[in-house]
Parts: sequence; structure tokens; C-alpha cells
Amino acid sequence: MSEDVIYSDVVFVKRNEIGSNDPDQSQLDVYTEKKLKDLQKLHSALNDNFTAVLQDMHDWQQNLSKALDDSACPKDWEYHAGKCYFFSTNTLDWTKSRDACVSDGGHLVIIKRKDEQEFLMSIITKYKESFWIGLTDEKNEGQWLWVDNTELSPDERYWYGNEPDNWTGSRGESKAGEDCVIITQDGLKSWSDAFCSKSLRRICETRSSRQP
Ligand SMILES: [Ca+2]
Ligand SMILES: [Ca+2]
Repeated sequence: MSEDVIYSDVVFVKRNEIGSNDPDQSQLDVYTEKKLKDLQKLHSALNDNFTAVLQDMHDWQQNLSKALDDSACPKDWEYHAGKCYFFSTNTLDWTKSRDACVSDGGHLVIIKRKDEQEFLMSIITKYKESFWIGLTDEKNEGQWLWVDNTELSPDERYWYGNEPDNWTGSRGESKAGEDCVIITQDGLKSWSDAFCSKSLRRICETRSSRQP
């Protein structure tokens, strides 16, 4: 049956609303009710299809975004805001960690923005371990320098609790104290100074070909 015929049937029903005892009218009511149910089914099916299309678009967008991030950095490096970050699985002391990052084409991470600190936290929370970052006061006690020799900004520092405390050990056996900085999973303020000789994982950083 064509749509024109359906339309004229519906109009006919409207014009004959008053004559409810008419057998022809009852037949028409049944017919109209059936058509209404068919339309409701069609509407529901269209609704389901629309939801599925929206979901497909969302998945496609996610995949595209992930593909762009993956192509922006070397394998096993994570992309964030124009930079790539490597979270090592092996452990080394701070100096060897610094050198290993250089060998891999980067440097120990230098954290100069809050969103960068937040990004690093979001990753290391998954690992539940501490990592070396590129900050030390090895040359002059209390003068904190990044591995590119820039000074630690008073506005962008994320020390945990009473850190840095230049702890010298439980019996004062390490007179030089703690000179190298770790990032731990303690929330936004998560840096501590630690003994540079400790063997820990590291975070390396390098520029990405993809700019934010
Ligand atoms: Ca120190
Ligand atoms: Ca400390």
C-alpha cells in the first residue's frame, strides 16, 4: 500500500470520529491502531540505528585520536602536549638514568607546567612505583637544577609534605644527604629528594613531531 493511501485513510478516520457505532468505523479503528503500532516499531528501529551510528562515530573518533598519538611518538613512548614520555621498566641510579635517557634520544623529564605534572601522575598511578625525574641539587645543596641547567621555578614545584629534607639516613651515615628527585604516586604534590645511588625507574622526555 502506498503512503498516499495511508494518508487518505487517516484523514477519513478523523472525519468520522463521531460515528463510533458504525461497523466500518470499528474496522477503521483497528486498521489505524495497527498502523500506529507499525509506526512506533519503525520509530524504535530508527532510534536504535541512530544510537548505533553515534556509537560508531564515537569509536571512530577515539581510534583516530589514538592513532594520531601513536604516530606522534616512538614505540612505547606516551604522547602529551607536543612531547613524548618514556616510563622505563628497568631500574638504574640517577646518573645512569640521566645518561640512558640521552642515549634514547631524550633527557630525564623536566616538569615546568601543572598539566605536565598531572599527565605524569595519571600514568605513574597505574604503575604504583617511583621514577627518577631530571632534577638535582648535587652541585650546590638546596639549589635545584633541571638537567638542562635551568633553575627550579618557585611557582612550579610539586614537593610532597616536608620534602625536600636532604635526609642523611637513620644514623646519619650518608652525610651528603639526598640530592636527586623522584616522583611518586602521592597525588599532585609528589616529589621527594632521594639518594642518587638508589636504583629506580625513570621518565625520559623528548619532543614530538606532532605539535599541540
Ligand atoms: Ca640535597
Ligand atoms: Ca627526601
